[in-house]
Amino acid sequence: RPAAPWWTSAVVYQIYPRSFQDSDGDGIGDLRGVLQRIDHLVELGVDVVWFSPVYRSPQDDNGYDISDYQDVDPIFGSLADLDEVVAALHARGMRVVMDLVVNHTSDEHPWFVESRGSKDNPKRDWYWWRSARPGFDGGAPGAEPTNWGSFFSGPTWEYDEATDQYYLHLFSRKQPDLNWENPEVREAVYAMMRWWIDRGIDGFRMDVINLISKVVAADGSLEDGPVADGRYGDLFPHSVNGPRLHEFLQEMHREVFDGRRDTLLLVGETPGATVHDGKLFTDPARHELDMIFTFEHMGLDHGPGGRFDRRPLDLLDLKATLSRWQTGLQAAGWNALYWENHDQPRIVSRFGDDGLYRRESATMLATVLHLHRGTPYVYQGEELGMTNAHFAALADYRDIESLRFADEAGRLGHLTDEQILDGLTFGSRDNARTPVQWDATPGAGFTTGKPWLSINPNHETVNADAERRDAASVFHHYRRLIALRHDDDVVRHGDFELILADDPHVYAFTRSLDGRSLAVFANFTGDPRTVPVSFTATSDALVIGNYPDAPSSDSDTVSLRPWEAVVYRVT
Ligand code: ISL
Repeated sequence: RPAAPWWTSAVVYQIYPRSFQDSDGDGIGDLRGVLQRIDHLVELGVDVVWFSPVYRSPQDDNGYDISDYQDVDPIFGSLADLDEVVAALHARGMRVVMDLVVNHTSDEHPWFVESRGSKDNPKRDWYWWRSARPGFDGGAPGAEPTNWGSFFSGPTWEYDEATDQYYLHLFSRKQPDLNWENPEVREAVYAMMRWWIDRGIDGFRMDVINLISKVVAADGSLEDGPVADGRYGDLFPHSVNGPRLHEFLQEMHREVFDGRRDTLLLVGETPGATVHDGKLFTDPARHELDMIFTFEHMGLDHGPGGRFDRRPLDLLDLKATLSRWQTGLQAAGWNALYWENHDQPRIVSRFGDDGLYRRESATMLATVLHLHRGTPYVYQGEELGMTNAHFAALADYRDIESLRFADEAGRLGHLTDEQILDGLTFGSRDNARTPVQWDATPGAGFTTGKPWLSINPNHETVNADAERRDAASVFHHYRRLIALRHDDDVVRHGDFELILADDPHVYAFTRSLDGRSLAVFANFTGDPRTVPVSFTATSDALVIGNYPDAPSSDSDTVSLRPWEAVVYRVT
């Protein structure tokens, strides 16, 4: 077997700087705050830290709207602070991955300011400017060039009176889409990426990277999408996995990564990607990306209304989906494994039980994820078993996506106020963005000031101090799982096979490499479950479990307590 790339044995930790650690009492996390918490990362044992954006930004979408790619926003510190953080992480043996947001910029980026200046500005074509729909006056109702609905509610087009044209924004109106058809745009992005690599960073997490190529007709026009909700058309058919996507990624590879490939980690965020797309992105022979974040498993508890529309998870769907990705990328390609990030509600509140069985279900979910084949990502606070926010009022929310959803739903009147709040309680991105709970003090050890988003009151019991003191905690379980990956090549490289495929309550699979196997059993319910096995599960064959005392099993069954997960070495 050829030597595997370093990132196949790595575990990545995501920092959302705004909510990680505040060092100056303004209630917003910052880079000097990260310096105070490096020991936490070392203790956890992660290999890579990915930073959500710290670039200069008006913060319309908490930094995913960038106005200067080569500077740090003052709320987070300075470029010198970032250099210090990178050096400190490198000194402790960790690599640093930066978020790369190049599907769009801020509307306050100098490129866009120039572009909107006049129709004949040299940068006009750096963005998607289009005139009103034929027969309509610019700005009139229904005059948008296409019917697409934005990820953040409302239309994807903003009318600019000065030049009587619209610009495209798949996200907020302060996030105009860059026109990747224009080679000058691509060269400017590549130059910026080279600048960061030369500065010493170790890779990129590429935000919505499969949205950069749009379907454009020969005459330059864009087309309407199918209408499902009676109001806006679906942007996916014309904006996701577009015709030139793989060409652009291969060009980026040649222009930016060639020759420095071995030390970098390249992970793409790719909503709507199928397993087939996943192979195209991550087959090393194609020179595109190392791994991608897929969304299929994260949509399984969404109803037709999307992320704010809760539907109970059917475990059979989760098993089928994850195993399809596992086996689909087995021969060539690689999975990024995640339950959480800054866009997803907390997993223990979603697929687990954040009340009575918080510890058990959080550690069960961690065991399942970390025993898959791929590179696991841990989102800040996930390793502490942090839960959803359970905010009481709309006024508690800060996230633009949540606020725009509430606003539009309120205006259309198809949901009651209570339904809107329920939707946010379940699906808001703010669930993952509450400050990290370091200790039981009023500011949770996060800030001495007023936090930008309310701290979860359960920080009095759920916090890093308490987790560290308890050997059976979520934190120590994550630590053990990360160490297991580092120590065990079956965990890293073993082939995945689903077993007990039809069991609706227990997720079970094996991982096998060179005649050695691990068997994983996980109870996704709060009731005891017993499943048949075809091997002898003795206690000395137990590799890891999530209950402090030994699980019970005999020669032909494994019995699982509520939310119990066990991993056996099978001979
Ligand atoms: O679920 C989605 C598509 O099915 C969306 O969540 C979408 O993929 C996601 O919002 C994209 O997220 C990324 O880009 C956004 C930013 O707001 C997110 O924080 C970021 O992770 C725009 O930059």
